Amino acid sequence: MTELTAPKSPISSEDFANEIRELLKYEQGVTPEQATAADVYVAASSAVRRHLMDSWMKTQQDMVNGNTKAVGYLSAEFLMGRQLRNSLLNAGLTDQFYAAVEELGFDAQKVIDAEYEPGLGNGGLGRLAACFIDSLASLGVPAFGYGIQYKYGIFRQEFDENGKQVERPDYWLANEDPWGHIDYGRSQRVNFGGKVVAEDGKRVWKPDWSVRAIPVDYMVPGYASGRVNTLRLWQAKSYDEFDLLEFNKSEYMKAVEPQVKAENISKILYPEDSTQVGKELRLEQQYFFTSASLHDAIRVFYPGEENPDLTTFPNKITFQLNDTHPVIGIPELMRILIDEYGYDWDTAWGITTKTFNYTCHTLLPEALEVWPASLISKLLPRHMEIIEKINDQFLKELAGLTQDQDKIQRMRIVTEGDNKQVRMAYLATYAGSHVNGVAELHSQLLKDVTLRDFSDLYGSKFTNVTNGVTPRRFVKLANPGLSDLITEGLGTDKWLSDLEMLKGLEPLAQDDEFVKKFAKVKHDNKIKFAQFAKDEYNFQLDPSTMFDTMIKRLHEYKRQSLKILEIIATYADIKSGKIKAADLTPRTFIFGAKSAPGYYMAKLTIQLINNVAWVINNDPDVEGKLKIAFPYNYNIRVAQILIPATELDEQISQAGKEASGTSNMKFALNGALTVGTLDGANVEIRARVGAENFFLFGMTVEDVEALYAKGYNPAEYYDSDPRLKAAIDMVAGGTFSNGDRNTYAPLVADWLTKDWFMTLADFTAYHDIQSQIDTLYADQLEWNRKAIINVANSGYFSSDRSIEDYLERIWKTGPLDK
Ligand code: HBZ
Repeated sequence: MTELTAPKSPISSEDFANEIRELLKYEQGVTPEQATAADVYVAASSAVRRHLMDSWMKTQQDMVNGNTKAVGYLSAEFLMGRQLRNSLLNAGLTDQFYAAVEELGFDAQKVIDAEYEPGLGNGGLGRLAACFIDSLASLGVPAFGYGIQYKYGIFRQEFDENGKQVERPDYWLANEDPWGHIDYGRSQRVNFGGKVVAEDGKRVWKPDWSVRAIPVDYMVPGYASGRVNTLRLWQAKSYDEFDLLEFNKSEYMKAVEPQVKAENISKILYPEDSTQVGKELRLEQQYFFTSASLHDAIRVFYPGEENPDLTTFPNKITFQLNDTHPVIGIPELMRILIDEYGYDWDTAWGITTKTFNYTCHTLLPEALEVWPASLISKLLPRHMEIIEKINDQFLKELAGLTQDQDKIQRMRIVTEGDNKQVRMAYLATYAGSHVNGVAELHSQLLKDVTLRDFSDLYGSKFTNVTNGVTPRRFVKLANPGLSDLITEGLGTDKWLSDLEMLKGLEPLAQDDEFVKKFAKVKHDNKIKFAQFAKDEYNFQLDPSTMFDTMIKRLHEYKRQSLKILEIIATYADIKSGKIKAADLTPRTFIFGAKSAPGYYMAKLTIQLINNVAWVINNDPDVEGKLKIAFPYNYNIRVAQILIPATELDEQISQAGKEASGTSNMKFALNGALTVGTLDGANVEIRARVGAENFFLFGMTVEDVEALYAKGYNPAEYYDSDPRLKAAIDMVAGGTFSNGDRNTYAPLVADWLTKDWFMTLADFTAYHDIQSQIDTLYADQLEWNRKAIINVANSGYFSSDRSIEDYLERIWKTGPLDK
């Protein structure tokens, strides 16, 4: 007997259909006959939202009235993905939705596809925030996600006729957003600029402009917890109406300047994901949402109190800083406590340091935010004073901890000299209670390298929380076939809230009948992706070939070039007759990647992949054997179809560069095998699924260090591996640029002379592992056994487990009483 515990609302399909009819009539003003699929999507979304309303209100009440500390997740990005199916699942209304929509005469898939995916994040960091608020709600922990409602999310990617990336604006709010509820009444004023003056012995900030932060609330329903939390995204609006004086002078554009300036703050998501941007507007965004969020939390937890006792603030809510983007919140809370509520410095410092914790998501030095002190002074003069004072206090403290003057200088939060800089990661490390990396290896490297001086002196602050992903979206919704099979195999669907239960599947890897069912699910998912790729991109994909996927932001350290060079080398082997096409294991190589718009090498790599695809896909010599598919505008929707269809997952970054990775977890949970380096969470995945069920290759962190130290010369590898040479020569010779040798010259030059991430050094090892992959793939039963073992041992990578680790190690709080 299978035990089903998924939420199920008692409401009937007929009643749900009637609710949709009502909403169509009274909200959209259309009859069911006039309605479009988009109308039905809006009405159905509003209907689900209504069903969640009581739980939402109760969760908020319990949060404020109870004595469970809440969590505030401060993040410049929340990459939520589509909401309808997730909300239906958690509200227990999925079956009713399908029946109701059918009753109304609509195709459910068309209704679902009417939802435009909000792209309010760049990649892993933003998606992690979305998984975390899902898990917080599912565990019943009271929490707010706090961020920005960008008007334009991550750009929509297109490829031009030359295969180059083109960025188009993503005006997602052009469509109705039934999920966001604007709450004008709970706006906050956020000030900027001006100066600080001394008044009655106090420092008083006289700002010279301000914007109105308006909250837009999104419900975050938990799975089977009965709890609904809030994602509160701030929108910037101006206070100033038209300046009539200017208007009369008919300087119309000048008259609207204040509005334009204010509204610019939440206009656009910065698309750089691993370089520091350093733009004024970016700092404005950061301050805008953290200031509004901190004031909001005080309003929520001390309702109506004129003189709240804010020494209790850290017992009400703990704030997690998602990377350095919200770190300006530290001096802001100090300022609020001192300037707005009259606390002395030491009391304010005590409260502030208990309130914040910091998560670092990178190992690339260029991604650590550093702001010119001059810019902070201009935009937030009072904050710069406070930061200076924190720095002074810190230096005094350090003097008591170490004699090492060099170390003290290295650790300064505010650097010295003419061009003073503020290091946000250092500020967060000093002022926060805890600092964590996002996978074991990453946390170790943070301690040993990136924040070494800090870990020497403040070792107890450092901890690790390995990332995780929500099984609701990335298994249940993305892969219904596998979900049903897991439920069948385990005899219960409880695994969706206790993912370690997947371990129970392990014995089934030896049950040939089960393995065949598993293989069929995978094959069906491949057919589904092929159909999607045909409909959306006009690709012709053959589901009988191996689906070999690499999806992530395009970055040199992630080494998409390693994979494309290996594909080219194989192609060259066939063209030169070294190997017969007939001997190849047919593979479909799938890429998904956006590049930062100003990242030249990354964009050139995109162009190369597209052009290699064009040549290979049109060459009859390799037809049916090699195929490349590069769907443009990779996003969560594509991920949800592609990940379940993938058999081989590529996680091939240079060891020591990928902080964690989270798609690696999604793939393992969906029964793909990984080919990867010992980097980020790959290390932990391999340890759990077993070395024999993971294709490991390449240099380790230590190897990389040693090679840098010895002096790395990529040309040596080019000279010593003929396949590598042939591949690079092909690119250089114009095979993928209509004979033009200039197109990829910068890439080729970089490979041969710099190759900062040692793609060439790992090339041979990467090739050598391919034959092992092919051999195993030839034995489908064995391959699928290993895939099942991957699924069975990946329960640890649930974001529920990550959140439990945060609760225990950092936040020291837990669920609300039932
Ligand atoms: O965060 C990623 C890491 O590269 C990845 O290894 C990890 O799994 C993931 C979640 O912890 N980092 C990012 O996605 N970073 C950004 O997107 C980013 C965005 C804006 C920035 C800097 C980084 O200014």
